[in-house]
Amino acid sequence: MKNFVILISFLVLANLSVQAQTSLTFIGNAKTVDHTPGMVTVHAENGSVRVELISKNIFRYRASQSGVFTEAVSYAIVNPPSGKPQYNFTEELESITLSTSRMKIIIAKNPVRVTVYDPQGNIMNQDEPAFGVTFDGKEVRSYKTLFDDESFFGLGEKAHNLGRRNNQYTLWNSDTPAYKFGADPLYVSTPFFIGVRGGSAYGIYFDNSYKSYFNFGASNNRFYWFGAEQGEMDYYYIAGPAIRDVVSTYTTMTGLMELPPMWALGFQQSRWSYYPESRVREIASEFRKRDIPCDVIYLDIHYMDGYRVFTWDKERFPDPQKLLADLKAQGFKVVTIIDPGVKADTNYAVAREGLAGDHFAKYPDGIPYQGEVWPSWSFFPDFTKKETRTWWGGYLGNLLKQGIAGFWNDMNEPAVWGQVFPDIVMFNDEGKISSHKKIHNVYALKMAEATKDAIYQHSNNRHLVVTRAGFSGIQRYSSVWTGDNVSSWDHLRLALYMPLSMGLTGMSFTGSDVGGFIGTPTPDLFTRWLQLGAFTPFYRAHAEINSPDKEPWTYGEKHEKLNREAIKLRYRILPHLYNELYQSSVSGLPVMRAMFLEYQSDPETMKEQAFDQFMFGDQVLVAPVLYENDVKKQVYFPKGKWYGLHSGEVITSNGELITVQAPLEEIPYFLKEGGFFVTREPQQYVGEKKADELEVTVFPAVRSSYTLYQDDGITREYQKGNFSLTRFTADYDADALILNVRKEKGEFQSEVKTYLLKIAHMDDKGSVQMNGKELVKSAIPADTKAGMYHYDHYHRQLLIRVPADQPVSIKIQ
Ligand code: MIG
Repeated sequence: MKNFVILISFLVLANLSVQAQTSLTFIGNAKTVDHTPGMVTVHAENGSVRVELISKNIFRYRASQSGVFTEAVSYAIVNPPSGKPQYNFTEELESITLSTSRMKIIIAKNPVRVTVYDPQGNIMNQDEPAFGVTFDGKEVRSYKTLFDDESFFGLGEKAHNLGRRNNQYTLWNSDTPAYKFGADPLYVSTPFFIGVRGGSAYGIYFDNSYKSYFNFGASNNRFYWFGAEQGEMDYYYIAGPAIRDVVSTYTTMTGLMELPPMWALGFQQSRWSYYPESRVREIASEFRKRDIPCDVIYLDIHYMDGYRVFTWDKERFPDPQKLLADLKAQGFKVVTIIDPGVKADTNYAVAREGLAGDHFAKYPDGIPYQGEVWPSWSFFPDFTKKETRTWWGGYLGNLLKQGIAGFWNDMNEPAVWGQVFPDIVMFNDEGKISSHKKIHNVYALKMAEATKDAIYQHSNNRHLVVTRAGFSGIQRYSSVWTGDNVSSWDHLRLALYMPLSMGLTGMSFTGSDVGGFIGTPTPDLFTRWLQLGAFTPFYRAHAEINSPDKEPWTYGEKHEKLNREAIKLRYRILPHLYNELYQSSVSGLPVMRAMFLEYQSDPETMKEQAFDQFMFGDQVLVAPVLYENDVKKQVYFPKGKWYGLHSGEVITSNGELITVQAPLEEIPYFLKEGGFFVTREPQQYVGEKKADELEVTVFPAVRSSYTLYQDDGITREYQKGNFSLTRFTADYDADALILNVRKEKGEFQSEVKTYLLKIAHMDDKGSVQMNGKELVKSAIPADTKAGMYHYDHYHRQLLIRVPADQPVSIKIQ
């Protein structure tokens, strides 16, 4: 046996040396080691490896074949944690050890390999002993040991369920209409993944914008690897063990989202394209007439004159300003599509000015590149250049002045009719001059930056930017929708999996084309999609050109009623959703959360059975129906009690699959024990009706708490502190339930006058006191004034209406 192993090793080594004669190169053995504060650089036979401690739980790994490390600027990392951590350094003959309170990194010298341990001494991540980092021509790769018990998640927008093991993925932003389940790559590239072993997680963000690959043990059981066609092997390792911390750290490093305006969370209606303006007016009136809430109508490419960006078709839209003002009076916002391609037409001002100002991407000989898209031959603005972003922003500013409320960036992969954008087109790259190979994946990111900056420059309000393509960090500027999906049940499932996965790589404000873009949904499919969409932060129905009508009233009276209810549910839960987005903007955690983000210690949540449902923030479990004709659903309930927010029943789970009823009119959703859920009266559009009252449902545990965020919903004043935080707590013991409501922070004066506290699953104990005074029991809930309570025997609910402008302490016994 021993001889056999030696023989194998000999063969392996012999083989390596043969390969080394080709261009495949391994890093080799260490020659010298430099240790400067927080940083170790090992110069080896075939290149150098650098490990830099960024914080106690993050290190950056770089490998350079030339041995030189330039100060590469990152497109994604905008907030590296500052302040070097405390660490111990030791060097021995064969290895170097760096350790912090959260991780231990051992760099073996011969050959140079990195292994990371958790504080308990378990190996979390390890360079594959034989291969480690490799160079093959310009290609860089990192080979890692693949452990039997390791699961992988991440890479954001992928047309799969959440598990990534046994698959290989490519990151190269691509226009992929009608993508199939499993199709790869798609529109957005986020080179970040999470590995989980024995319940503990780490994350790796590979900071490289070239075309990259991630192989999580597809067709081999020995290693996983990631790498790129060019650029540096440059990654950030984030130690867990909590997936939540890994995700939150990644998102914070790549930039937190800012709060969208509240109206951007309303329902939005789109089609390719609504025109002429009479059709747009008709759609708007139809929503109001039918009492179906809606905040935004989209104008797709037909609003332009011959698809020339920043123009209007004079016949279809003779007076945009008037149209926009009239729609505004009806409570609608209008968002226009913006494609980057600028028609190469010398009679067209944008093209002329772009040429004169040197704003287009060029071939190495200085001739501007032309590619074919909607306007036919077009120039492509170079968004990697500051002057160009500002120039573009000026045109966006004109649209804002006319009354456009937000922008929808499409075809920004950049797409050229499904063809190939030439590699040798050059971009400014903030002065560094780089080719399309490097810029392709960040083109949309820079375009989104230009778009958001333009809105900030021209308005004091918040922005809505929607993008199809993107890169790590896109959440700083834009929401992301999942592109050209199909009206099928498969795609309804993707409309859940994709946002869940995008949430693991920073993107919280996401959604799909409700109903499916291509094809015709059955009435039931459309309804089920609207129900899922009600819990999806970006909520927009859209339809392909030449497809039959796809509005919420298209499918007959019965479904219109169901669709109205689904959209009204969305408007009811807006205060809760808004609060969750606020959480995203401070913690970097998504609104739609894979179950394992909240219940990592329960391994069942990492299995497929738990991917057809999600946590809506940390309080509510949502179980959408995703299969045709289903009127029941098997839901995985983590151990504990769950209160059906629709059904009113309480489910007690031991950590098991439980079947719940899900008739067509219902999307099952549940409040965890100790959870709070905040709703309001629905309205036709955000701002139509003041919320005098918020309903706060609590399903009390021994100790429960929740913080509600409120602000004006539209301006950026909240960034200067004009907001409020209200703290709700409930303490439950055998004798009494004590509920406290108090404003914790902030000067913001909310329109809310009362909270209607709904205490779920509660007996009528006989005595309810508010701030020490016995409350009067009201027979009818509607009569309950601030300072009265009502007991609902049927639902076993206690309702108490309390004033919102003063601290309140309720004692029920
Ligand atoms: O070549 O603008 O994904 O939402 O309706 C298709 C027309 C271009 C693709 C977008 C889709 C949009 C369509 N666009």
